[in-house]
Amino acid sequence: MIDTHEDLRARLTAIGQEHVLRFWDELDGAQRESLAAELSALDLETLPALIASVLEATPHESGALEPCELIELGDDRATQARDARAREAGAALLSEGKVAAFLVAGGQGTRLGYDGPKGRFPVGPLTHRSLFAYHAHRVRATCRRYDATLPYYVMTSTLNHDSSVAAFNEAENFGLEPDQVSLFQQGMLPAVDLEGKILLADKHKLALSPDGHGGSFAALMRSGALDDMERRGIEQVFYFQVDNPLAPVFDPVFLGHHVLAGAEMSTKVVPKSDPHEKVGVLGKIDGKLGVIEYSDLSDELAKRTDDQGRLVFRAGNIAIHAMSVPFIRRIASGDLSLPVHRALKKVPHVDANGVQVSPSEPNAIKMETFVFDALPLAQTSITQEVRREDEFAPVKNAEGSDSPAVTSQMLSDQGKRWMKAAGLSQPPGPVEVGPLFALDQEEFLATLTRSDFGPVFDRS
Ligand code: UD2
Repeated sequence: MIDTHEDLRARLTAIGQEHVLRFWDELDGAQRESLAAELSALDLETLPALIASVLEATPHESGALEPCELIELGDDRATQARDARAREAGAALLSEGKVAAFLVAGGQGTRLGYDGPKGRFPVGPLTHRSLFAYHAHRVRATCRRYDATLPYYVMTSTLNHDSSVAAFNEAENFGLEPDQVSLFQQGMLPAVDLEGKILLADKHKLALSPDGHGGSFAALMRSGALDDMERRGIEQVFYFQVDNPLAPVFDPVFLGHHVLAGAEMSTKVVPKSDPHEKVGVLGKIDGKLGVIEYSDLSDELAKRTDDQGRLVFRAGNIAIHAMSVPFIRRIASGDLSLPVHRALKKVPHVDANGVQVSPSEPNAIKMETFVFDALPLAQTSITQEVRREDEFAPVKNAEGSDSPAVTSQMLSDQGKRWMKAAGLSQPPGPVEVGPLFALDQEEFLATLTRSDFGPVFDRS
């Protein structure tokens, strides 16, 4: 329901934001409707508190920081037996159809400078398979392996929803059943100026941006996805990000460790490649598990090593989580709330005279919540250490680290390791293994026939 203009004006006046209707008399019918719709989608009643909480750059509380307990990597028998037990528990859950995959893909992807939803970005070293295709093929391959129909939810934002839906439609859902897949949008929050006034991107448009991946909880509930999960008997959700084509969607070992521990929210980490790698670090902050963003970790703590020479704070967050459905419900219904983070940014806008301004200095605050801020709210969690080369190759930057070139190389290297294990000779150029051919080395070895010798290994 769209508020009438006078009602909207009264509600905006009550919170000191009526200036956003400053150009109302100049707008045509469609523009008025669009502005009113944007405003109605905001929770105007809670907005003042949210804005007040980000206006001041409060110095970051550096509570007592300790490393967290890890389910560590290892090749010894005890570790293998431990992981085999977990695999069995995870596999049982998957065979019973009790897990959903949840992809977050609502971000702006500004650093990559790609014109389109990031999910369309081609990363396959030889086939140029897209990020969306990698993830969807893993979902399909897992359903096939466990003979189950596992639902797949994808969170987008107004920035890329239509183009993401189009990508799924064009690819006929990448072979997934239509009722297995749902795409829905996350919430948006307005950028405010340094006095806390909402900025207008245009005379009839607010300067909006996605509310962060912490918006997942509310979006899952608002979209009906959470109800849908409960109807289907889903108990656990496997959360991952669009930028990482190595994300082992539905990994049974991780899911198994999570459920065997009775955990509400769990995380995968990789040992940081160097003290200053730009990933958050899992640790205990005043005794509670959480993520310390790389920008908040002091140089001394980032570099601190233990008696084996390993970084003490090495548990790099790769943004893969398992979450129980009741936990998501608890956070989404507002019983537990996430803190709002501020980011000082240059935000183009129209000024009070209706003139378009492109600031050269940061002029605005954007507000975001982060999914990992739910970790301290979970009663039990596990943190599992995994191998970077098998699980984490994100595409974030156009060049250098975390760039498409590195991702493509890592995908190819994984294929070459599996070829080596199979005793196949490796070509000098890249190789590519599609998830429908094999999800892991064991499956690669089992699937391989005499006519499969690469460099592309694929099945439909
Ligand atoms: C994130 C983590 C960092 C580390 C790293 C691993 C934050 C703040 N930092 O860094 O600690 O774990 O990832 O890769 O998260 N997204 C949405 N909606 C939004 C914002 C983001 O869906 O409103 C999605 C986005 O599409 C992407 C993912 O979340 O899939 C990560 O977002 P990012 O690229 O902003 O996070 P990044 O790389 O700064």
